[in-house]
Amino acid sequence: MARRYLKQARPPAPGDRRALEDRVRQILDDIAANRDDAVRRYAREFDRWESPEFRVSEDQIRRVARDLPETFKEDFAYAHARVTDFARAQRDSLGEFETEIEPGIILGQKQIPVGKAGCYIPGGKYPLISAAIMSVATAKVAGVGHVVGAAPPRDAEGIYPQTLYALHASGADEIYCIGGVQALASMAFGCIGMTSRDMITGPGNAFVAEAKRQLFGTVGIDLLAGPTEILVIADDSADPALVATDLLGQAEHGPDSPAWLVTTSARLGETVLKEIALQLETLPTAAIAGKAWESLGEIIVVDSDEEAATVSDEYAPEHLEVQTARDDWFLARLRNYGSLFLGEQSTVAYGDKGVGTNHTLPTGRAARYTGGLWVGKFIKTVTWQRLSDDASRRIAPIMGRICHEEGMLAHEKTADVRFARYAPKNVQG
Ligand code: HSO
Ligand code: ZN
Repeated sequence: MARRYLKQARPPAPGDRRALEDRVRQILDDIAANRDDAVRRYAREFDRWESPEFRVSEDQIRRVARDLPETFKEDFAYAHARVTDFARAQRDSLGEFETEIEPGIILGQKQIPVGKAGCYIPGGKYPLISAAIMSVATAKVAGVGHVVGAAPPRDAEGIYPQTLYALHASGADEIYCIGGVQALASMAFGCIGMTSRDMITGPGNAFVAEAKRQLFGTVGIDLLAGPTEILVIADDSADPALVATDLLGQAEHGPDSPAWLVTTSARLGETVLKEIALQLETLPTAAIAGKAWESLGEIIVVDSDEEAATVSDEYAPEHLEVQTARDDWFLARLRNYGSLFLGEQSTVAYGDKGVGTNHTLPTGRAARYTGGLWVGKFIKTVTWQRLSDDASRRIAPIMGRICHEEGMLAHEKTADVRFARYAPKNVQG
């Protein structure tokens, strides 16, 4: 089981988590107590938003839609159709059933959509237009009753026009121009005209992720997204230039975005290393991608496909590309990843922008225990039961004895009274 690093990550010392947690807690407590006044203060302080209005009007939406180029709208419509088609297929795979588990005991499962969702779309370096489709359109397909979309102002005019269009065209029922912790808090507590949400979703920076973590319980969340990651498994058959391009493709997200190559071919590893240096010379976003690669990039040489899969499962990457002569073997073997891209024809950017699979995915090894956002996260799988008189009397003593063992005597009584109530009647005649 040999692993050799052609390049190993040298991550910076972790930041002060406690300071971040405390600051977010202060803001959330302030908003919970002082509501709209506090939200306005933070919107002014963090986003320089001076307007008393946060809700985006129909008029603004119409104006933005009118001014955007047709090609953008067509591209958007394509991505929206793919994501909603796939989400519909996933929704149709969710089961409702009832079964008579023994005579007179009928148990069932139902799928009930969340009532009110809030979908947050971050601003930051890149306006993630596609994030609106991933959250809002998926919630809509799930059957969520009411969806609020929120994004920070780009400038005094409000939300980045393409993001506003995407929120609206994905089906958001109301849209608010508000960012960061104050946006998540408004959705959870019901401030600035929103009614409180049952669930909040969407990516964001460390503050947004921490706000979601602290609000979990008050509301549901999708997942806690950290910096985006890519791992590529490649063998001798892969094209090193393409592998390098794909690694840098995600490193562009930020200097904290890791990109890992796991390969059975030292020769391929060496070539990819050179290719990355070469491509960074001309990549327009090299300042970010180069920094990410420099500190977090890794190339690991292993001596078998099995070992490649083992390493990959340990890393549990958000995005996993497989470019090998045995892609199907890897599909069957791999256990931990957010989304898998098989073969050189597919690439993470397709998933990011709208081939159909969702781009909100587990990071930081969370793929060991969860998949990403999907239509099922907006749907509650719930259960029900119904019993005949006979069945109720039959199981009452069993359930009652377990209650008794636990000392739960009020529970026991609920079984005992049924035992008595459903005693067989004396049949006259
Ligand atoms: N890779 C990001 C999503 C994204 N990237 C959207 C570009 N656009 C997290 O999965
Ligand atoms: Zn991406």
